[in-house]
Amino acid sequence: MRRLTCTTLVVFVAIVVPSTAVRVGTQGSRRDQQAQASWSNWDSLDLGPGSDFFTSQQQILQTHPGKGGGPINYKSSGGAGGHLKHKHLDYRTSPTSELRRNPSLSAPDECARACRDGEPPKICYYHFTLEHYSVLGAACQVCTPNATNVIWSNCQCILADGVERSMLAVNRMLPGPSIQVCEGDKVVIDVENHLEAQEVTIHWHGIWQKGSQYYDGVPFVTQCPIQQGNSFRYQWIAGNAGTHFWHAHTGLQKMDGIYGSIVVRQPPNRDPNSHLYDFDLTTHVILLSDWMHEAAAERYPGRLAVNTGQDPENLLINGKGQFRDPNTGFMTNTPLETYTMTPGKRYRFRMITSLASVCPVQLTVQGHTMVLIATDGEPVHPVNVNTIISFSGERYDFVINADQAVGAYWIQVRGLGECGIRRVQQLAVLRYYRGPYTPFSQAPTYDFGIPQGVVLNPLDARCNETRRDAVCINQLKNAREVDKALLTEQPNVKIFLPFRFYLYTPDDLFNPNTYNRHLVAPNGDHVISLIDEISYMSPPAPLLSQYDDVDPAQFCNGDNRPADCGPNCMCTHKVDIPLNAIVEVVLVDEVQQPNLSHPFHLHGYAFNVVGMGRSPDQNVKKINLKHALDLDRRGLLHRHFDLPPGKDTIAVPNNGYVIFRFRADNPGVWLFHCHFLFHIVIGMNLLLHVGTQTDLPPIPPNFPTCGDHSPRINLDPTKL
Ligand SMILES: [Cu+2]
Repeated sequence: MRRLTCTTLVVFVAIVVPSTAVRVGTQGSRRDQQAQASWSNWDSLDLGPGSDFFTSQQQILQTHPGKGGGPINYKSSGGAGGHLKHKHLDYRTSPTSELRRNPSLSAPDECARACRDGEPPKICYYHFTLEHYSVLGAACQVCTPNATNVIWSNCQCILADGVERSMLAVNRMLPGPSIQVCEGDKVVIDVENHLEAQEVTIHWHGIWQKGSQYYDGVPFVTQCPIQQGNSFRYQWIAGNAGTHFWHAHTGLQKMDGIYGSIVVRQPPNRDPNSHLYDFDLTTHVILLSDWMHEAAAERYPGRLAVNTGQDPENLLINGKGQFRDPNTGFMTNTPLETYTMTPGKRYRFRMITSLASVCPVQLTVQGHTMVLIATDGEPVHPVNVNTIISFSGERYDFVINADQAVGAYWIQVRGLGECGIRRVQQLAVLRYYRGPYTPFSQAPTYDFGIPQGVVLNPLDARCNETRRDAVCINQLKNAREVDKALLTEQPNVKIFLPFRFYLYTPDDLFNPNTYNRHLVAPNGDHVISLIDEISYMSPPAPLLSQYDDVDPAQFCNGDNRPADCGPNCMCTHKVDIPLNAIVEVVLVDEVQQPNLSHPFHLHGYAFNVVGMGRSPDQNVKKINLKHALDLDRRGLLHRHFDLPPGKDTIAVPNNGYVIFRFRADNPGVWLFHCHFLFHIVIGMNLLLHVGTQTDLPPIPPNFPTCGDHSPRINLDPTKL
């Protein structure tokens, strides 16, 4: 019998923080927390060992009424078909009013369930309230957050790593609420923006949005940003299962706390690896994030003297962690994330790299092998590894067998690349029922860590040879069948995309009456990002819903550069792709910075990785577009077509290349970009425009519009 149980973790919190920069919540927890909502009595949630999750359903025939893929029926969606009058939001009731009003909606806890064959889909409702908030605020005198609250929290205290700061929060949680649903469910999220003077959009990273293109959450591409004081209702069908996440796609807000996990489960017989695990718990999400001790905007464009660069001070695991002050050596005593296993059982873990900075991270579990079973929601043939290296935007699912001595073991997450300078790391605990809460062994440090063993995704990019010490992404095997035409036919569209930085001299950049955007890199360089020699500029209105409002002169691509665009060419980089074309993309790293590999994320799709590595030509020290084209002509850009793995985010090895293919069967305007936050804001993006406007579902009723306002000036000075 399989069960989905929710571990009941008891964490005894005593926050003892010696540093003056850190405030201490000493009031202890108060039992009489105010009930936040009549419908959400989360404490009574029956997910304990006796609950009936994941019971035998294999004998029932698989049917998925209403499973994803088709366009959303906008007319039937909660009265949105009529013309709605705007009304101001009511802080006190809005988070719960829709659920109370509409009995067809399911609450988050009802949706976080084991998925069974033939069960009708649910409509899962979430309400996100976004606001400026504080770590270690007075809420921490009222209660202490409980480790099991991943879907919702009754406690508004955010501890993070025990260092007080202002932040941006969704429902006063860090991470924000986890969306956990079954494949085929419809997900409705009301996003209520109370961020003073900030606009926002939320992107559902990994959700393909087939039929719900308008809800992909990319500002000025799929929607207008949500203004402060406004709300926006996202609606999509969870059409593709897997481990995904959501995050703000506007500015730098993601790094200040606007992110959370998405888990789309499926009935066991639809997961080729379901026989490898006994439990898939709501609590066994490992969401990794990087964390500063100030707002990310403090580092943008960047400083020259104090706190230079954009590297984080710390890493968090499910929003938790401890911080050692490098100046005083003092360590905060905030609780670490804890995962509990029953001896002899096998557990699925869902790791999400929700990082914003340029650092890759590596995760290692003491004394346990990880059986990798999926990446970015796409199942792979199981592979045993001991360390997973991952980049911003990637997800890795793995199974851990609780076959060691009952006890507690360290989970270590180390920041690599630039994060090696500050030696940032974070720990969590993997424990067995009835075992201790803290490992007996000394906590691993950055320099004396848990042995690496076999590494998934090695940074050295030696990916075209068999090796015992590492597995590259292109060496994983897809556990599903791959579209044969993708592997046998010549692609209809082949795109080489070199990317690099453009360096300004101060004289150029600070030329009077010019205001070029720029980022001040840790070494003091002033740069913008270029893909195919173009730095992406947002159009002034969203292309999906207001295509005709955008001046075609705004668009450009490698073959159509505006005249006199210059070396810092800025325009809306858009590559047009016919619907259903087979597309091959070759990314070439011309940044040439050792320690820096850029992870590229494609919206709307998963692609198949058919090649990655560095130049096979030993005489070539630095790869560039010309060399990559030359290698390709000579048949030396290695591709392999034996079950190439599916991904939606892939790191291009520095001084190397990545090749992937996909069938452009999802019409829309899809952002394709480096997932480093500070590279997005300086233009490391482009748009893939698949199909035409006529291929799209109708624009949802009352969809907000936006744009410039520049009417002609009346030359009569007495008249407006
Ligand atoms: Cu980048």
